[in-house]
Amino acid sequence: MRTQVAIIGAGPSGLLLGQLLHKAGIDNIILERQTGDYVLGRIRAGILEQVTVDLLEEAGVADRLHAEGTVHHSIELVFNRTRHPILVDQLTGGKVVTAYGQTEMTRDLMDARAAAGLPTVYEAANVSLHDFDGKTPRVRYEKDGRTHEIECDFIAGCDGFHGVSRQSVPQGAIREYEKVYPFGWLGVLSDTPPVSPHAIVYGNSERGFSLCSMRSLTRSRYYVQVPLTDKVEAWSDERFWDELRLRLDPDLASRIVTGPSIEKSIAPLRSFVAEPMRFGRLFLAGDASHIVPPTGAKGLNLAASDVKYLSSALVEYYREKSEAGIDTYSDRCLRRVWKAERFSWWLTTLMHRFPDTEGFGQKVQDAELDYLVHSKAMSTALAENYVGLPLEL
Ligand code: RFL
Ligand code: PHB
Repeated sequence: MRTQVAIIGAGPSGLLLGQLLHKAGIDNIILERQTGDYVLGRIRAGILEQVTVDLLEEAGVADRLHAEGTVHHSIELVFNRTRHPILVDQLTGGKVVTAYGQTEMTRDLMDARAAAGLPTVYEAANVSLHDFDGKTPRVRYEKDGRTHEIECDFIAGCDGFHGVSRQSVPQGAIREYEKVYPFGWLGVLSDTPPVSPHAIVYGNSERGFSLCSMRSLTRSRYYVQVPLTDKVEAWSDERFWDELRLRLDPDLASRIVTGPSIEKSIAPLRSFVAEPMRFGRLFLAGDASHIVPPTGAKGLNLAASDVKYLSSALVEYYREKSEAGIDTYSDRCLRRVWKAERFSWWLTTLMHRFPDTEGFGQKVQDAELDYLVHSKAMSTALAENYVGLPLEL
């Protein structure tokens, strides 16, 4: 088999890249380890920056997003049992974010790919990457007990944090930076109306962080900070709702509509960057190359901006025979990645309770929150990062 670009992973990065390349007339095959249903069953991101929405439009998959997504003009911070709105649109000259689940975005991309008859191999086992330091890279995989090989011009490693692409790079060629946080997020999805349908609510209380988000006007997503040692089985729905209410202001707490959870899971928080993002004819994109703690809602949006830079670079290569975009891919991505890493780390530090922070550290966090909501300069810095920095900095 031969294709121009072999894409590893059918998460949002791989599917979006496949769609943008197809629009530009570039052949691609996607290899995915799981089934399509498994990929759609992972409940993850919910907030899209305008840059991501624009890209989905460019890919021709934004109709349902516009019909069903909810535009948020503000976010709210809760601390000391009081709510403080941050009017992000006013602070950024009219920029907003859109609540639309990663699951729905992935479904739209899968449907568009199927409608265009583009090849995706699900349940591709033992994917391995070869010869990407030369001009004809190859990808091998097993399916139904047989080994297959794809010859290609380029490989796009869109296979997430635990994928094979980053691990295929010789150790001396890659540098990793990592920060692990001493807590996780317990998330609950429920078919109940969101307590705050017009804004995402981020809470910091002495019991820890909380977040009120949504997937639609009838489906909510909530999170609370938990110790890494907690097991999800120890959290009944009732215990979760009680804990969430204790971390919010009395008004919001009294208005939460509870119901059975339809998904409940604990995710650890991590900051991670692997540099560079290009090795010969292998490119890493999305979670394969960087992870942010979800507090800033940046992970999926960074995956989308990587894909924007990568698809433009590949289009430039095939249309103009220029390697300029390919050569600058890693540097362009990393400039944006590190700014999102900084923002996500900062917001995580500001909004969570750390086991070893008490006394002086807690007083400084209290002062910073107070300063943030009363300073236009600092609220603007939060708002412009939250809606997403421009693609060209
Ligand atoms: P994914 O989604 O992990 O997809 C990678 C795909 O590659 C497949 N794969 C392989 N395929 C073939 N061979 C192999 N050896 C393979 N190994 C892996 C996997 O099965 C998978 O299908 O990475 P991608 O596409 O880069 O997308 C990244 C996003 O999923 C991620 O950044 C976001 O979900 C992060 N995130 C958020 N991002 C936002 O922008 N806004 C948010 O509001 C937001 N909230 C979140 C989040 C992530 C969370 N969790 C659980 C980590 C909330 C949470 C709780
Ligand atoms: C979500 O809706 O899942 C969500 C929203 C905002 C975040 C993280 C996750 O910062």
